[in-house]
Amino acid sequence: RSDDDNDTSLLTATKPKTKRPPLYKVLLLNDDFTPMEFVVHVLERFFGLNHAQAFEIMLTVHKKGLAVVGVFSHEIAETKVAQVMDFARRHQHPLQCTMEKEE
Ligand code: NFA
Repeated sequence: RSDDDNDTSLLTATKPKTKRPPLYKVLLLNDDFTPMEFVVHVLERFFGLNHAQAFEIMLTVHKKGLAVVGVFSHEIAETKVAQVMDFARRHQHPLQCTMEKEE
């Protein structure tokens, strides 16, 4: 019968699932060599932060070892990480940027 799907003990009801795509935190990591002004510039340029916000996050990374600089879709997060890593490499700074799935 076509209406058997949900009316016997053999099959269980399914919860209607509206699933959102996962979000990803983009993290900036501290190091001993990258100049503070370079990090501030990166945060302004690639994350659209104003100077005060960029300076604050840079100091958090410097003091705590890392900080979340933004939360994005997988594709946008990958692009941000690639942009930061490429820019740092081109300027010969060891600055590291990574992403991790948000819980
Ligand atoms: N720790 C670096 C310094 O003292 C500054 C820095 C901040 C580097 C944030 C990387 C990330 N020059």
